[in-house]
Amino acid sequence: HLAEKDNIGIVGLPLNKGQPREGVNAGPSIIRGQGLINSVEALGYHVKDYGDMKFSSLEFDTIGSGVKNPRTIGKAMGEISTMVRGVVEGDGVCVALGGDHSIALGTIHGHMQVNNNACVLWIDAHADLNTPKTSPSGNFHGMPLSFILRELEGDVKQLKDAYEEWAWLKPCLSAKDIAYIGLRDVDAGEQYLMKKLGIKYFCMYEIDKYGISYCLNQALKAVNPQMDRPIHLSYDIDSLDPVYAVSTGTPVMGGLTFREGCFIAEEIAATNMLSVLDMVEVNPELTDIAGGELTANCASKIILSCLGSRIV
Ligand code: 4U7
Ligand code: MN
Ligand code: MN
Ligand code: MN
Repeated sequence: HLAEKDNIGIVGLPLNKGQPREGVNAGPSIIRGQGLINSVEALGYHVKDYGDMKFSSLEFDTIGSGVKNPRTIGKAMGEISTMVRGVVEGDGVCVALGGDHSIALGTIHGHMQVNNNACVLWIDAHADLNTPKTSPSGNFHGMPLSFILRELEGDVKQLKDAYEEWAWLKPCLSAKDIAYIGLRDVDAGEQYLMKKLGIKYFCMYEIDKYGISYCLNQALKAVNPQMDRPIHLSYDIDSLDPVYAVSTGTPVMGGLTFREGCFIAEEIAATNMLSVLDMVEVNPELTDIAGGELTANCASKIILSCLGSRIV
């Protein structure tokens, strides 16, 4: 894949309906504003920029079955899945710029339609595994994984059956095919589900104890032992400590250093198996201009590292 150094498709997914704050929809433009496209081209790729998708807000869509904006999100996810499927088919590698982390439901679903043996690495302070019933907030960006995991099909059925915008969705990922890195704020219902489903996780505790290199290695070994499966890297910028990712909707102290965040990306690039990258939750409107730029700069550098950018 990446070893071929040819095509990359980049698409902006300025969705903000999975959480309550304005501004995360400006993520794609502020990340692009770091000079991203030129820098990716300078690495030797041919870049196809698909621009930013536009999502419509459906009427009469406040809250239903425990989820805020259920119809708007269901429709957007179907559109994102179709888009990402096309990008992966056409360009081989897709970089998706969020937007809130809801978008990962659509990007993973679209990715799996092309590479049905892909595995997922989820880099995040949060587990994003709530079901509509366990969610303390009703915010969909804390739930995307429950909608694609086969083991949780029954837990999300009520919402899917209630709205025709969700009719397209079939779960496409098994719990054994995902690993978490960076967790430090996991809800009680999520903890229960993680243990019940046996999902592999490396919280900040494990990273402090064993180091990021060992943890990432074990995570990859769990989901991709032969290193022959395409990798879907879903990267929530709030995995980084808030001193770096200051401008994000749900910051949690005690996170990854900037270097640990880059190291994950550098190691993923070295696998040559990266197929889809989500970079999500950059919200430049939550702090001053410098805070937004710092956060977007972290995101941009991590994306470049994922694509093989090296210090020397
Ligand atoms: B993000 C939360 F309750 N778990 O479900 C929830 F703490 O994509 C937060 O990782 C979710 O940023 C954070 O609302 C979603 C909360
Ligand atoms: Mn290839
Ligand atoms: Mn997240
Ligand atoms: Mn998060």
